[in-house]
Amino acid sequence: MRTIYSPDQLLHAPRTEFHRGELVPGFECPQRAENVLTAVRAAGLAIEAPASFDDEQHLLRVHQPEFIEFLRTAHDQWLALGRDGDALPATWPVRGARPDRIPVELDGKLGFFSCDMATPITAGTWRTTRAAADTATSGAQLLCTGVEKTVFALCRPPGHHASRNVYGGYCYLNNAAIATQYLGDHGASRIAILDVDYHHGNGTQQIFYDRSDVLFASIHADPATDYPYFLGHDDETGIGEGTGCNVNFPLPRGTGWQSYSEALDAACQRIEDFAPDTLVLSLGVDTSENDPISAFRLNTEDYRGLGQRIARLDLPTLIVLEGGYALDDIGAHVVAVLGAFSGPG
Ligand code: OKP
Ligand code: ZN
Repeated sequence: MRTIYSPDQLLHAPRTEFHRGELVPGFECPQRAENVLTAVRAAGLAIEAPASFDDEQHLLRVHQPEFIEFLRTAHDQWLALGRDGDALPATWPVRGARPDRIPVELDGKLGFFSCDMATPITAGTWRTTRAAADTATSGAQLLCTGVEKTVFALCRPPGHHASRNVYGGYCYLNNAAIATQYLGDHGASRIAILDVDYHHGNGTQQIFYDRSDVLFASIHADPATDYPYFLGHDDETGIGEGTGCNVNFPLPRGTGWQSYSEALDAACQRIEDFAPDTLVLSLGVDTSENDPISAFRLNTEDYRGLGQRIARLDLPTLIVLEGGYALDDIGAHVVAVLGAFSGPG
């Protein structure tokens, strides 16, 4: 198994995020990627840089052109207004607002394209999120050319909350969705996405909601109590041609391995029934008992079990890093999952 990683992913360094009513140091920090990298290196996995992509076609297959243009230029516009630090939104579209009228002024655009105040746009955000998307896409490339059976895309920031034209939840471009679309455009015909991050992958769900060639399965904290709050319920099953190709397993706060593994078995069964040719694993390790912003109770041994159950699907698999904020544990937890997939390609 190879790991893809770009040091450009360290450039995005939010000063603070808005958390429980105050500005606190960002949980989604560069140290996360460094700690995972250190653990992956210690485990002896090969690490390589992503390929460089000449254009943005792979991004545009998933995201709205105006959204990409906004992400690329927002921080420069923020500075041009004489402001300091990181760009944050303060006003959002009312329910039912027109999706076809993009505000001209920056504060309007920040609200139009975002869903929360925890996701600052910094001087390094564009290069970092672009590097993360390229990292995931490079992993997809290795998979669909048959070079590798399992690839780990060490992505930062995460991506699964980002939809076609909304960023939020620490996510800007949807790395897993971009890689999934790339796989579909290069030979894969049925792709399952399994999202095991603590938070529901609302962006990924929305991007593929009407698609019959992509199954989205997610195990996460009940949105009644946890971010992203407004999607992730068990009656969201897809729409149109995609009806039946979306499955959510919301679980209560405090969930440990016993009930988690039952949901995982059910999700894996759904994936087997779908009969995909390729799997994309959105791997968040913020389900850890030590995670500072989450409330599940998995430990290192449980992550080994999680990896083993998913590896038993025996599919070409792209593993894309999502969340995980317990800095001392994320490396060990990621490696515990990857370990189940190691071995001859
Ligand atoms: C990203 B991923 C706390 C409220 C906002 C955002 C959580 C984003 C999680 N400041 N929380 O799914 O790990
Ligand atoms: Zn998460």
